[in-house]
Amino acid sequence: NSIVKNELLKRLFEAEGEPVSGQEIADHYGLSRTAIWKYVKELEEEGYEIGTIRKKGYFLIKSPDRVNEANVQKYLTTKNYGKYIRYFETCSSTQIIAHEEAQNGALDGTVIISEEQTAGKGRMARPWSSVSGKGIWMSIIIRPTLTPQQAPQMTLVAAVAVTRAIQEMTGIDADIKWPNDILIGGKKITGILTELQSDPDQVKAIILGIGMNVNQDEEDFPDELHAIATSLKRVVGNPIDRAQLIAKILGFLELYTEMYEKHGFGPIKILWEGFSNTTGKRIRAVMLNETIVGTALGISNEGVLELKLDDGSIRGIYSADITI
Ligand code: BT5
Repeated sequence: NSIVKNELLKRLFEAEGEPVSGQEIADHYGLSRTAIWKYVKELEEEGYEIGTIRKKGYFLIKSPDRVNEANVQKYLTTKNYGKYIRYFETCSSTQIIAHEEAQNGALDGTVIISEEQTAGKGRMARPWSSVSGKGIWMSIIIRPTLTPQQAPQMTLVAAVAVTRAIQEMTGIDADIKWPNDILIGGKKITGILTELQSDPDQVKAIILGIGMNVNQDEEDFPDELHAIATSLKRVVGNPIDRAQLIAKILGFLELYTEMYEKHGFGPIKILWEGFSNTTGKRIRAVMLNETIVGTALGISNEGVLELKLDDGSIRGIYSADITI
C-alpha cells in the first residue's frame, strides 16, 4: 500500500543519497524484502532513479520533475498547510475536487495539486490553460474565522504570498494587478481564484485556486495567450523547481493568513501596496454592467479598489477586470 511506499520515499529523501535499508523497512511493517523491492520498482516506473548497494540498501539518485506529495513535502516548513496533499496526474479542475473535499470535511490547509487540468477555470468560468508538467495548478482549502464579506481580501493575501515566493525563488519582483493577477513585464504569470463555502455570517471554507506558469516555453501557450502570458522559465532563462516553489507559496500563505486573522488587513495592505502596479495609474475597470475610467487611488482598509473618476467623485470597486 501507499503508506509504505511513501515512507520508503521519505527515507530515501532524508538519507540524501546515502543507502536506506530495505530490510529495516520490511521488518518495521512486517513485510518481505520482495514487497519493498516491488515498491522500489514502482517508484522507478514513476521516474525516480534508485540505486542498490548489496547488503546496505537503496539510495536515491534522482527524483522526477513531479509536484507530488513526497517532492513537495520534503521542502515544507509549514505547521498545517500542505500536511495533507491530494495529487493527480490529471484532473478536470483542482477547484472542483477541493470543493468536494471541503464538503467532506477536509482539514485547514489541505492542498489539491494536479500536473494537468483538462477544465481549469478562471473567474466567471473563463478557461485557464493548464498544460501538463509545466505549471503549478493547485487549490488550497483554508478554514479561517472570517465573515463572507471579508473573503475577497483572501485574494489579496494570496497575491502577496505568491509574489513573496516568486521573489525568494527567483529574485524577481513581480507586480500585483488588482485583484487577482500577478504579472512580470506586463504579462500574466499567475491567476488567483477565490471561491467560498459559507454560512450567512461565517465562512466554512475558502477554496483558493492558484494557477502559475512556471516552466512553459512559448509554444506551450495557446495562440490567444502569447501576447498576454509568460512563464517564470521564460523570464529567468532556466527551469524552476516547481515542488520547492509550491512549498514556498504554502509557507508564505500560512504566514500571511495567520497575520491577517490575528491583526486584520492592515499589515497585508502595506505589503500589497509595495507590489501593486495599479496604484496611481489611470485605469479602465470593466464590470458586469458598466465600464468606468479613472485614476486608481489605492485599496481601502477592506481591500476595495478606490477609483477617482474624472468628475472628482470616488468609487469603490469590489470586483472588475482592470486594464492599465
Ligand atoms: C484567473 O481568472 O486568473 C484565475 C485563474 C485560476 C487558475 C487556478 S489553477 C488551479 C485552480 N483550478 C482551477 O480550475 N482554477 C484555479 P481570470 O482573472 O478570470 O483570468 C482568466 C483569463 O486569463 C483567461 O480569460 C485568459 O485570458 C487568461 N489565461 C488563461 N490561462 C492562462 C494562463 N495559463 N496564463 C496566463 N493567462 C491565462
